Amino acid sequence: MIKKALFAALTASALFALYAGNQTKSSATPSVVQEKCDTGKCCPTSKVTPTNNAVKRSPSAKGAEAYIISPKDGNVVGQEFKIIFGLKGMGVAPAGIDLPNTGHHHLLIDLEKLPKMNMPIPADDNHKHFGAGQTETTLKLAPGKHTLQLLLGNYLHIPHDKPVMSKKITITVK
Ligand SMILES: [Cu+2]
Repeated sequence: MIKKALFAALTASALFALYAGNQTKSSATPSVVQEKCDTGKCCPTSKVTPTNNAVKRSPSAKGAEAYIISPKDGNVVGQEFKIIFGLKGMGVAPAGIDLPNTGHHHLLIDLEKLPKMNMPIPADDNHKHFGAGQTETTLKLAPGKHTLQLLLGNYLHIPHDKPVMSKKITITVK
């Protein structure tokens, strides 16, 4: 009897452990955003679920400017190349950190239509998040013409009001 009860208790706790383990696992499953992030160091972004349009936009600093330091517009680059991000008048802070006049970079690649400015920036091949506060990255693109543009997002990945965005540059990958 005692053995049976013990067995039942053990089974129950094992099941619970399994359940708890699964729970932990599922909440730690990388979100789409994390998968798309550069270098695997970022991004605490998975919990972003805006409930309405007006939420949590941050004001940008007056005169703030994002720009791509390298490559330059019209440059020809190899298939794997480095991009250096520039930001004037504001600071870089990792995603999730709500500090005034800060944000993190997002690289828009071959994007024809800009994302909504009052929503978190999507995360996919055309919208890359740098939620760890990176100011450069190495990109690998197929040969041909490509466009690159930077868009700063606040701690919730939402563009600032007004948006801090670089000029769109066109490069050729050889
Ligand atoms: Cu982001």
